[in-house]
Amino acid sequence: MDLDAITKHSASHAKPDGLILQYGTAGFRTKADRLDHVMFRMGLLAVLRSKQTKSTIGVMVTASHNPEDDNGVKLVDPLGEMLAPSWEEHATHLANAEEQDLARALVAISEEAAVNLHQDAFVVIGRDTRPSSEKLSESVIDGVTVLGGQFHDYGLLTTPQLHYMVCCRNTGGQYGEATIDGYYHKLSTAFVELSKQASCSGDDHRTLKVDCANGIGALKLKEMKHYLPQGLSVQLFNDGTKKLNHFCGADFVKSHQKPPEGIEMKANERCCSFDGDADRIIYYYCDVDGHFHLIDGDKIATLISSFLKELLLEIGESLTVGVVQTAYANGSSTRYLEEVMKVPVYCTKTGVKHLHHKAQEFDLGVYFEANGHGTVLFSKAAEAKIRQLAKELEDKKGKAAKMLENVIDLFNQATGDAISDMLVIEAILALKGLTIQQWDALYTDLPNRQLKVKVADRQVISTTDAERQVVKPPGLQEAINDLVKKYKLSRAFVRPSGTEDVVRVYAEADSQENADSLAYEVSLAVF
Ligand code: NG1
Ligand code: ZN
Repeated sequence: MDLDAITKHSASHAKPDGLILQYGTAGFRTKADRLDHVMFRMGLLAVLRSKQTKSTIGVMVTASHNPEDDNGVKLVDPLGEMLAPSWEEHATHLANAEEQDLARALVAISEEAAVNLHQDAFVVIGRDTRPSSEKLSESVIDGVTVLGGQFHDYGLLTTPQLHYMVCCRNTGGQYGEATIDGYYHKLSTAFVELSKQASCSGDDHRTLKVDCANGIGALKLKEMKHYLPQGLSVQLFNDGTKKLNHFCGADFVKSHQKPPEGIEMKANERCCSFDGDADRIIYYYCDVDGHFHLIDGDKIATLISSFLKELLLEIGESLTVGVVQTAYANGSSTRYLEEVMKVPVYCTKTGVKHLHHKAQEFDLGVYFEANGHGTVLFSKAAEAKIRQLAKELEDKKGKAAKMLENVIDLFNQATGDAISDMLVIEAILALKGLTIQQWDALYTDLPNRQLKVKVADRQVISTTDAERQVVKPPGLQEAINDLVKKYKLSRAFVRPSGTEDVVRVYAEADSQENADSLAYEVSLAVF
């Protein structure tokens, strides 16, 4: 390591004095103008991680659903998964080292993680459409090159596309070709093959309106449209001409429980929203009375897992299907999955890495956060079995096995992916001849409310039991329990956010009014 060169370059990416940032659930996130030093340093860290794992590492510049003036950065590990927890700590140390301590911090990390500095390093970089993203990604590249790393800059990509590229590059092309064309080709081929099995075609429920949050999803979906069959007509709204995530996008729709601005919705039309980096998707429609119906990640998980179970039943294979949720999953969804569908359901802490990890325990692991971030993981053994059955079986069984094989290829198994999930959902609806209203009618969500509470220090709250119970400060859980007892079908919990400086409050109850007032009362107890 040429420590002098690093110190010299770092001076042009100087850290603002006293600024302390944390590598949170989705990497670093804050106002874009405070992030230049973090980008340079994450370029350095990506090189060390690449040397240590002898693999290509990804760096994504995005702040997802957060406002346009924000930005962020996260590292992607070799198989396309989130950065390992011990390296999140290294990231935090490196980002917070004062200028004069930077070289020492780098040496300390390479020693602690036993990095072979003579090993080659390769880093791939992607960025979203924020005005600040291009310059910030150049700072990442500066960090990579000063440590002698090689790189490929993919430029504009959705977050899940970058995860896909990393996975392809580290699996010798087995997962797919590590190009944007390779991504579109893999997904569209699987979608076309799967859709061929649908008996109904050409009717009105093959039109889908997509709110792209004025983000990267618009750009990439426009490119992908050329690869899609004519049977599916995708109409884009909020296509990037207005402000990113402003009154639109999956996060807006889910948290406000109302349609985004900038989309023309007619009664009963099927619509969906992506978030700012296209790793989340939410469906919805308005009925003839003008009532808004939200179909969130929980209902997406239900549709997908019931489809997977039906295929497995048809094939006659007893592979295990598990569903992973967080505490934010609507109580009705958990009940429906467990009691009606008889699928085992597990609850993990918030943050995709926790869900992803748990989902790896099953042959087919379905995971979704209520906010629409999720995918399905197939174990290596299950995948091999399904591919073999698709070759061997005939008639109805063979058809089901082939469909399942296409489903494997259509999911982005590296991470939740709005484009890939959208195609899976569209294929399932067409195959089953389901309207969005019939899908919605699987179960009725319990009315719920989420609130944010600003406190002096959100870390004074600590939780256990997958964030459903407070351990500290003393007395808070008892207070929540007493409030919950006042309402029917009620549940509530609080937890410090991993991405914003707030405490989040969630409540559900038998009516919207009761859910609102329970959430409000719990938020008062937090102060
Ligand atoms: P935090 O801020 O820790 O609640 C939010 C979302 C997560 C996840 C991350 C990363 C909620 C309640 N929380 O985390 O599900 O998506 O952002 O983007 O939606
Ligand atoms: Zn996102």
